[in-house]
Amino acid sequence: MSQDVYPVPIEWAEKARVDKAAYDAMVRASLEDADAFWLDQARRLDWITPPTKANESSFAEEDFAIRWFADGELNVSANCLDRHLATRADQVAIIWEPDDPAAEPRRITYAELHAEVCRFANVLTAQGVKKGDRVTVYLPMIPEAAVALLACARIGAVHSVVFGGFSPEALAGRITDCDSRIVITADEGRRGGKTVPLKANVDKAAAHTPCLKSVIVVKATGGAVTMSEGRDIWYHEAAASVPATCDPTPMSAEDPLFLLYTSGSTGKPKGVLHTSGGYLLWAAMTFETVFDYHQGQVYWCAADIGWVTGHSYIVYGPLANGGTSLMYEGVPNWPDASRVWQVVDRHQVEIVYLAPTALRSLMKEGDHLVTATSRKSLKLLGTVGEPINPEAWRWYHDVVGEGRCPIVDTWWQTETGGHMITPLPGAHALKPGSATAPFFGVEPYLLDPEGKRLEGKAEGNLVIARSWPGQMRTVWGDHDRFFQTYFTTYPGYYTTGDGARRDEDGYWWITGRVDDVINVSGHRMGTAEVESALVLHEDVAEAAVVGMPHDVKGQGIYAYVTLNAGVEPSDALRKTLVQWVRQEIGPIATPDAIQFAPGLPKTRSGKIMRRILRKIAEGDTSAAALGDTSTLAEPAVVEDLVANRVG
Ligand code: 6R9
Repeated sequence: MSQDVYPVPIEWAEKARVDKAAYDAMVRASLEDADAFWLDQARRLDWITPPTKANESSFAEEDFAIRWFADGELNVSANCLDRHLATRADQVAIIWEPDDPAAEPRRITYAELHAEVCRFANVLTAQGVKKGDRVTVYLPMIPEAAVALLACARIGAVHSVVFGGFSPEALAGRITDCDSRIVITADEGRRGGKTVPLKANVDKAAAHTPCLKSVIVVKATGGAVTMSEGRDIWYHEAAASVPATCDPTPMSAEDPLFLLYTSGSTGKPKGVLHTSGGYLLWAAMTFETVFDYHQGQVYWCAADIGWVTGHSYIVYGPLANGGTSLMYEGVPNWPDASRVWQVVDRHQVEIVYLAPTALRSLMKEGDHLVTATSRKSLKLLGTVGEPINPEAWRWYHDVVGEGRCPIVDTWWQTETGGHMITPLPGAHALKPGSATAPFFGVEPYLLDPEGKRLEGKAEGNLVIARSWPGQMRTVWGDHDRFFQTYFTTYPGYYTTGDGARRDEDGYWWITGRVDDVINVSGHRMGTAEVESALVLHEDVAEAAVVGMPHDVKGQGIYAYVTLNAGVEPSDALRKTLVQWVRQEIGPIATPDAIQFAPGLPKTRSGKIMRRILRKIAEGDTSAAALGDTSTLAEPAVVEDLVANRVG
């Protein structure tokens, strides 16, 4: 374990919103007098009817429910826009940095954003969208993406953003699952100098989505698209004839705000549902506290809006605080690996929030690309999405931040709505690679496989013992799956699916997933999802997918494939299968290695022994690593797998 400790810089201890004493006091209050603490915190939001109750949740089967602030009423878009108009109408809400460094950035003030959101909301209403309807959003990283989300929130529609890198097949599955009648898309997206045919993808998806009735198309690149009469409309045309005002719809705190599909251990991605009051409070509070955000600071989260990080920390958290959120259309290493730092200089970014995979890919291109830029504006650095290796952490700290910026390594999940375990920059000395300490109201434990709580220095399964306002409320259309997935492994706890350890100083270290989810470039991928895609191919009899270590991506995808009788393995078939998976799910699911296997190691009861497959993919093929193979139905299978390992 790394023993480096980076103390809280003096100016941070003195000036930050939360110092160590305040952190300790607030943690205590949040756990010992939780309802009073949360009703007090709820005053961060503008309520139409302030809540009188805080937590009414239970993780127990007999009265299972996640409920917060249930008698409160508010509108999320009004909290992100209207309430700022009196004091900061002309302040920039969104800075948009286009993919092409030569193109002009856009600066959108709160007044302008408010007007645009109202227009978009009116267009949605004109299309027949009503409170509670699901609206699928399949957009590139353009300001209209934030506008579309807030427009849904304004009229009480439930947005379901699908990452622009997902294939038409994946998009169709998500449209159908939530019975979405409308999709918001763009002609094309732009990323790293390439175009993404979003509208064409929607057209392909539409062939499998009878529920889909209308498509709103934002003109982003001006590329040619086919418009289908009676189904497709241009946003700019529809927006020209609607007013720039729209009253926000009053919503119960527990009315749904959005759905976001995420991967789990089973083949089918699940629609994680978040509601209005608790989610917004969690996003707003963690944003302000963890990033120590102060008015006027330019903040940049480089995630895509297609992931939860983009929801909570590009749109809802920053805007609920009246902040200035930079939105970047492109990728970190285009045109070259200094782009991120050039953008920092160009817009005088003070807080930057990146994924470790991006840092590793920039780090390997050399320090000169960083040191050629100023970065004097930077004050705080953040990471999210996967464990950060201490080497990348130190590079971020020493080279990017020149040793003067604390790093907040924020552990959380789509399901948690916002940060759960993270340092606070004014309160915690930092250890490279440690997510550090629970946020207010978060009560984590480490459990052994039998469910016994581990005390002190220990490693085990990370669970949370009580609800917090940002917790997901259900899996869309399958409340039982929600309960089964998260609350039955260890009854009485929310099971995160991650492993963690606590060191002798009480610091938390996330060790990675303990289920069949792998983390590729900070993106969650269910191994079962990739397996389902592979077995759809006519030549594939069976497939087993595991993670393998990858220098830049963190984890890569390693697939063992058994072919149908009579089909010969070949490099051409390997390429075909890689292409096949990209087409079924999207480029983020591209297998890094495919090993043709005459058989897979199975127990006599037919269960695939993934532990062995993981070890082989990791290249650890010693007898000690593979363990006892005598219980296998056909022990010889393992020898063949070891001999023909790819990579
Ligand atoms: C926000 C987000 C969640 C999974 C989570 C864990 C991993 C996220 C991390 C981290 C170590 C961190 N993860 N942040 N692991 N340190 N700071 O990424 O949500 O896409 O749902 O992924 O990502 O394994 O369980 P999501």
